[in-house]
Amino acid sequence: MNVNDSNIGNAENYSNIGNVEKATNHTIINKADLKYLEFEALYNAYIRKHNNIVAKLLDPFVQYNLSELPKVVVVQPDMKTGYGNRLPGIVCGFLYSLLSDRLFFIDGYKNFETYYEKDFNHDWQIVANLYENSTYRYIHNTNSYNDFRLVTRGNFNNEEINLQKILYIHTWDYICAPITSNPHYKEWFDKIIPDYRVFKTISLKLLRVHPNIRKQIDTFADKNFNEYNIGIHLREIKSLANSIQPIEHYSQAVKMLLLGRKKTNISIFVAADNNIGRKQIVKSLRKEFNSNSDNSIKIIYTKDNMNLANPVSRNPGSEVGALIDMQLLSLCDDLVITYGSSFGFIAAGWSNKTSHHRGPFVIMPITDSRDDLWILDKVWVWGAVSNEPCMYSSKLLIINEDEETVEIFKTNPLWMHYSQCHWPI
Ligand SMILES: Nc1nc2c(ncn2[C@@H]2O[C@H](COP(=O)(O)OP(=O)(O)OP(=O)(O)O)[C@@H](O)[C@H]2O)c(=O)[nH]1
Ligand SMILES: [Mg+2]
Repeated sequence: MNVNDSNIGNAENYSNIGNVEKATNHTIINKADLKYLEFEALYNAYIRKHNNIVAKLLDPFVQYNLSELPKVVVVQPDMKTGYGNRLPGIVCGFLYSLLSDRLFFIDGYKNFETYYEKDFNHDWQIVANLYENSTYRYIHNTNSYNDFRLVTRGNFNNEEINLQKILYIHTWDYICAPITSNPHYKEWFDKIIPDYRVFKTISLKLLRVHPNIRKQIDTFADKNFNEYNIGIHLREIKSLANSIQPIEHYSQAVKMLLLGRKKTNISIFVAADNNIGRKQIVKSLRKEFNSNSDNSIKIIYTKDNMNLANPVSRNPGSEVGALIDMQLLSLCDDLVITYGSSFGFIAAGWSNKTSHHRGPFVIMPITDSRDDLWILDKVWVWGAVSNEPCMYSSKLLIINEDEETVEIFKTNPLWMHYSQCHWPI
């Protein structure tokens, strides 16, 4: 018996979904979301397909030969890293599964359902035993291996890839940007994700935070957010040797954003990877904006204790606290974030804000010396073109891949964005 009985949603037959509203089962259509309806239909169709096939696979009265098992994409997130490094691979893996008509699973995200709503069971462990001895291949394996030639210009349904039952994705990076340049999938993207905001489109479906956590986020936002909100993310603990991000550069960037605005109905939300840094930023903002008892700008932050060590990832703070901070950042209208930290970029990408016409502002590190102030081509702050997460492996792609692959990658209008916002590895 072959369980792979439907191929809804892959790149070849997406056009079969006719009546979008009927397919999505959704009655509320928000104008701003109209362009995502194609994806929504696809996502719902995928859930039905997944549930159907997995139910058959788990039927104790049916035995399957290895050759009959459906092909899969399995993402192996590195739980020792933070959200900025765990979530990109999950989004990319789901994209690959749609494009290649494979089932999607995540291997090893402990207690996923504590943090996110789960629309279908993608825990690899429920079916992993059936796939023992199956053929497999890594498409991405951290920095040691990335099949960028396949992703940028190959076909996931070619003979060689089709021989592999399992495609593994193990990465810290947002590695799927090059597939949006891939000529085989161009038509698919133009129809399904025409603005190429892949991370936003997928994460808002696949990674919706759990209602218990959502409630905490919404309560904080209802109480503290205003008409216009700026989010700051300070990442200090990790930094290039001898470099710092001057605290006042964050408040100066905020000052630029506020030019010409009335000072009322504004909130500045501060998140940082350490308590002292957060305190310093708040102090610097107060000095800049709340002097002379003028409290027209609200400066806000959560109380996540960054002195605690997260037992899951060994990062500062807690799993839930980080999710809350990240989601609050993503609710802001503009962001000022720290170069080289994926936390801020994932917050920017994981956002429903329609007012985000541009990406976050990025504060650059400087060498902690006066000499650095005189470097002519020094960039202190820059505005990213897009909210799509940055991608340090684009730098690797450009350096290491053959000319044709690089040329095709560069047909993506965002290629410069993808290859500048994270420091080289
Ligand atoms: N609550 C909270 N936690 C944070 C904040 N900044 C960093 N963290 C914690 O530290 C982790 C950092 O990992 P990432 O999310 O990958 O961010 P990054 O700066 O790229 O860090 P590395 O990749 O580990 O160098 C986060 O996931 C959080 O767990 C913050 O502003 N608030
Ligand atoms: Mg990171």
